[in-house]
Amino acid sequence: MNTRELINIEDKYGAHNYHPLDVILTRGEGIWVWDVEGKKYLDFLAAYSSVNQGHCHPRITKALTEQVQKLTITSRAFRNDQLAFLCKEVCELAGMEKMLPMNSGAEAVETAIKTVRKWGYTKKNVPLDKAEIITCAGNFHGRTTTIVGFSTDELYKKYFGPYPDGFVTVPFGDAAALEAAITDNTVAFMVEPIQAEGGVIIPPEGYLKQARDICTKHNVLLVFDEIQTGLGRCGKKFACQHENVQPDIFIMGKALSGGFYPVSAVVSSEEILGVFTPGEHGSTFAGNPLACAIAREAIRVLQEEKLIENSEKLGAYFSEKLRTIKSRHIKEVRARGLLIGVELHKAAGGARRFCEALMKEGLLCKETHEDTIRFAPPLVITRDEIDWAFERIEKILTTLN
Ligand code: IF1
Repeated sequence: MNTRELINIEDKYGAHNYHPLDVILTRGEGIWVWDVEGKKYLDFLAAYSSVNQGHCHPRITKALTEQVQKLTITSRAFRNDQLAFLCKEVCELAGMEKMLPMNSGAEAVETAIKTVRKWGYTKKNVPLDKAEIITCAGNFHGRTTTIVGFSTDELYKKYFGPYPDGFVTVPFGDAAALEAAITDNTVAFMVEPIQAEGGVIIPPEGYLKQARDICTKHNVLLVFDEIQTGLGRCGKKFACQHENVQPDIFIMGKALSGGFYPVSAVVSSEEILGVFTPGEHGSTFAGNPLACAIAREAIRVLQEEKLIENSEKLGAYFSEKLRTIKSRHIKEVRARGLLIGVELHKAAGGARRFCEALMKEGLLCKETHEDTIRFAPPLVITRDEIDWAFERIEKILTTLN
C-alpha cells in the first residue's frame, strides 16, 4: 500500500490525537529510516530521544531475540533472573542505591510522585493528604490525568480536569521563586534539567545547583525528570551533570531501552525508595525479563560505544555550525549536546513548514511550540553525517521565504 492509502485508513480508523508529517516509515537502521516508497531519511528526532543508540541496534536486537526465546514475562508475583542485574546496573549508572522499574515515562513520573508523597508523610511528618510538590511552568512530564493537571499548557490540560490538589507552579529557572514557594508541607521539587518540549530551554547557569542547595536546606526532595535529557542526549550521562548536581531521585525512560520497548525507572536512595512496602505499587509488565535484558544491553551500548562522548563532541560541533547560518528567520540556537533547538522569529510563520521542507530534503525533524525546530539525532551519528544534514538545513533556512 502506498503512503496516501495508508494515511487515509489511519485517519479513518485512528483517533486524531496527533498531526504527524505525511511520511510512512517501514524500516530503520542506525540514524536512517526508510518510507514505504523506498525513500531514505536521516532521523533527526530519534523518537524524542528514545533511539539514542540508533534504530534497530544489532546488539540490542540480539539481546532481545535471545531473551524473547527464553522468557518474556513472569509478573512480579515471581522473580526473574534479569531484574536483579538491571536494578544493580541502573543504580551504578546513576550513582544511586535503589531502582523501581516501570514501563512508560509517565508511569515513572507517577511513581516518583507516590514516592515523594509517602516519604513526606512517613519521614518528614507532613500531615496526611497535605503534601505539596513544586513543579515548573512550561514543564512536560507526561499525559496521565494527574500529570496534565500540573501542566501549564492548555493543549495538554484543558478538558481533562478536574485536577488533583497538591501541586504548586513556579517559573522555570528562578531559584528565588522556588525557595519562596516552599512550605512546611513541601515534599519535593520536580523539574526537567532542560525543558525539551518547552522548546529546549536551558536554565540560567547555577540554577540546578541553587535548587539543590535550597532543597537540601528545607528538607525537600529534588527530583530530576531525565526521561528525555538523560542517557547521553545532552552530552553527559545526565543533563544535571553540566552543573555537577546529584538529585535525590532520577526519573529515566525513553533511551533506557534504546527504543525497543517501553522501559522506565525511578532511581534513588535506600531511605527514599525504601518507603514502599509490598502491594503498594506495581505494574503487570514492569521489570519483566524481556524489558530488563533489552535495557541492560541498551546501557552497555551507550557506554561501550562512547555515545555520551560523541554527543558532547558532535553537539558542540553542530551547534557551532548552526550559529554560522545567515538566515533572517533564526532568532536563537540553543544546544546542550545533541539536543538542539533552533528558534525562529515569529515572522518566519512557524517551524512546521521548515520541517516539511526538510522532509523533502531527506531529513526528519519536528517543531516544538510553534517556532522552534528541534534537532535530536541518534547519538551514533558521525561528523560526515552531521555535515550532510547541515548542508540541507542551511539550504532550507536560507532559501525558504
Ligand atoms: C508524546 C513531547 C517530547 C518527557 C519527559 C516524561 C515524559 C516525556 C521530560 C513522558 C515524554 C514525549 C511524549 C511524546 C512526545 C514526547 C515529547 F513533545 F510530548 F513533549 F519528547 F518532547 N518526561 N515526552 O519528554 O514519557 O509517558 O511518553 O513515555 O507523543 O506524547 P512517556
